[in-house]
Amino acid sequence: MRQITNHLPTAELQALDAAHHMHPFTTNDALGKKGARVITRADGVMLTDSEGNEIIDGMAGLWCVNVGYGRQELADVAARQIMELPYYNTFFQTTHVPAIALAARIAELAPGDLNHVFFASSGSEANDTNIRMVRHYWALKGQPERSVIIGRKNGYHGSTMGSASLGGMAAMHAQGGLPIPGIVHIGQPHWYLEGGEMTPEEFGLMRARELEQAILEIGPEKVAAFIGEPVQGAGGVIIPPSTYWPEIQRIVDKYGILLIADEVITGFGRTGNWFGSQTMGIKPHIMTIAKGLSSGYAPIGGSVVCDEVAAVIGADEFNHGYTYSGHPVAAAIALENLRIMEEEGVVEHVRDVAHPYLAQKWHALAEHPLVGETRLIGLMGSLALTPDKSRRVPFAAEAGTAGFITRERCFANNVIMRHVYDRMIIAPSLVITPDEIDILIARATRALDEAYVQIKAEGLLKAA
Ligand code: PXG
Repeated sequence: MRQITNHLPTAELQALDAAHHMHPFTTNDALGKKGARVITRADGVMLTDSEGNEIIDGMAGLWCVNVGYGRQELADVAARQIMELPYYNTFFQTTHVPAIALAARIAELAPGDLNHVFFASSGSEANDTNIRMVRHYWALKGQPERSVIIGRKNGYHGSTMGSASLGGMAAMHAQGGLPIPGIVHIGQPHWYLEGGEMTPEEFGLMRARELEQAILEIGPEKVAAFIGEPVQGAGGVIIPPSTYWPEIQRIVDKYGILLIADEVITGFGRTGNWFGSQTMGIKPHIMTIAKGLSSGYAPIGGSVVCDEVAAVIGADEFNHGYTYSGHPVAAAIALENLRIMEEEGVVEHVRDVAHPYLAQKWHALAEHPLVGETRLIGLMGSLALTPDKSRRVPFAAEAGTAGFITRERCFANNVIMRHVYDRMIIAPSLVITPDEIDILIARATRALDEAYVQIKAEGLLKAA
């Protein structure tokens, strides 16, 4: 067998990648011609690529490496668990210690009576579980017609048929026959681009009340649940106005529908509390978790379910589950990750050190000629690129053109920031230090400077 290792020249790795590896959310032909960046190792918040570049990771992988790269404890736990029990299922009246211990620990950390965990291997799978669970819940309560789930435009809940249907990404719905039946989308609380002349508070209320309108149009007796991310992540780190979630909570309470908080990004410290629901002051019946649960060291996710829903579901056989539900190695890694987070005070570090320090630096970027607004909650932030600092307007060029140029300048300056259309976003590891934040901001500033010059030179600095 041919050995493919880090020691092959970059061009050879890229050619093999182009020949055999299909990338997610990518035009593979174009990437194949250009060559993907090959990441070879990582430590703390720094990545190394096959050319020896040291890149500061402003995205914690894909919003997940909360405790940073290179944690020996997580490697040791994985090795131990593999030798003790690498796999066993949790289907046929069996269980194992890693699944028991992790479920119990999550129940301790989760707010209120969210005391029960149904495991999956990803956020997408967990949200598919949620669709079936909430519909089955209402069927068991004698209301099978209560099956509609309301989500939001530009929400992101995953990439499977079910989870992508819950999400409101137009580009995803355009492919593969989505959404599945029985899912309805309301507007998002994106004040900067959609708020017009309203104050953020007025706009937040208006968008939340779209939920009530939708419930009344569909018929309250047909609505099973509402799902939302406490703070939209993939949609561009859209932090809702302060009026939004309290009004959503009032409406779900009034009509007695289930509230699903998708905490895949906001869970496990990202917003400065263990869960984004705590930061937003909401009381979900179900939380979706993944990513930071294991800091990305193993694929694991799940649905954290309140006592009442678990009791109703528990009275019948729920015909649902995954081979890897509660996978012992993934569960052991997640448990150790949660131990590290607690013992090192990672959530407190976000709240008391990293957020206040980053906030100063991040909001100072609002002075930059290319930046229209800066937003930050905990360690998830975004900035709007703008063609005109005096107004909240999009670029005349196709949405995402300026964002793509800026992301390329980030790559060139060895800093990873994502772009979502023309918003730049960051979500660094939660253990990032003030010194590392300085590096992140210095490189981001250089990237913005260079992007500004290029956008101007290409005649793209025009408002729509
Ligand atoms: N819910 C939320 C809120 C997410 O952010 C998922 C569910 C799906 O999780 P899995 O583990 O199935 O991917 C996510 C995932 C991006 C990006 O570009 C974001 C995600 C995934 C891929 C890319 O920001 N979030």
